[in-house]
Amino acid sequence: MAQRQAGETSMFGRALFFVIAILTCSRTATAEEVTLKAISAFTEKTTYSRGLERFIERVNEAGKGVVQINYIGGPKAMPPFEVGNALKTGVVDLANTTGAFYTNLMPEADAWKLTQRSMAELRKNGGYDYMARLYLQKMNAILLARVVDNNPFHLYLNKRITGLDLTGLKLRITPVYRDFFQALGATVVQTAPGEVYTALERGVVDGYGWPITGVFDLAWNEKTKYRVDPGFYSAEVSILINKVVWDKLNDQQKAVLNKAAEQGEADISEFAAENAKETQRQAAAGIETIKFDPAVAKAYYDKAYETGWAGVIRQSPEHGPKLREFFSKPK
Ligand code: 173
Repeated sequence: MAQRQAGETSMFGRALFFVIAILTCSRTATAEEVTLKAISAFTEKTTYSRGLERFIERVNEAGKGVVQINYIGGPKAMPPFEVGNALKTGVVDLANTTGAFYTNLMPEADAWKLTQRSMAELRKNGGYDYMARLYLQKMNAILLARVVDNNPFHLYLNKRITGLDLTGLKLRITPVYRDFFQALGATVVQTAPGEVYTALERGVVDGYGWPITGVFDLAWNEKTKYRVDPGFYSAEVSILINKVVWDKLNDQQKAVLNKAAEQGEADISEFAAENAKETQRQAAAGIETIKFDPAVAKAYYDKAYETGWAGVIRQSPEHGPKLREFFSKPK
């Protein structure tokens, strides 16, 4: 009797096991929708968050029932210089930021500004793969898409200059501009973009580094007299994903993200028109251009790259020289 009962229980147990096994299998096969948390180091709905915002629209459209993104927002949610660490440690799953904002974790990331080859080329010539290894090691991350490129930086001023000497000027910087502006004699102070307006208004700085686009986003045009030409480098903003989060996604979820990333990187082609439009808009707003003679302009431009690479190599003697080979234009 006791034996029969035991037998019945074990048959029941086995049946239950199969039911659970089938349910579990079918759950994995259809996989639940995953929601990822995203943050931007730039203010929401401004130039340098647009790449992420488009990415989110694409993923949320194509990824219904598969993968969705919850946009936490910009610097109101988290200080820009902390976004890299939040991504690395998994506080957020996706981040829109620029290399200069997480040089504390990965100094090499600031080298993106020095690329003279397109992302398409870098994905073929090994440059992207080289960086990808560093992103894994130092950031616990994958760079899904560079969404800003072909977008030069400029020096914006409230005092006129006539040559390459910036002695006596105090300039707002990030690591992007530090070595270059200091080499020209400037005193520098690092701030997040959100502090630039007040710094200009109070006369704490005489100018700032920023790309050709986005000056109007936070109303800096109200406090800017001059833009120095030529521009230099190529601004980089990219969408990163935490590696542990990525590894947990299934193929279908990864495919949705990869497709949106590919589209985002292709959108870089829109910057040429954007740059031209913003140059005109600055002129119309009364921002005067300080233009150097061709020889001085060349010296200025060359100095930007020379000091930029020297800075990257100083901070990363191991990887800097290799990145220079991958990133520089063919001689
Ligand atoms: O000036 C900055 O804050 C900066 O480094 C940057 C980088 C990429 C895009 C816009 C700004």
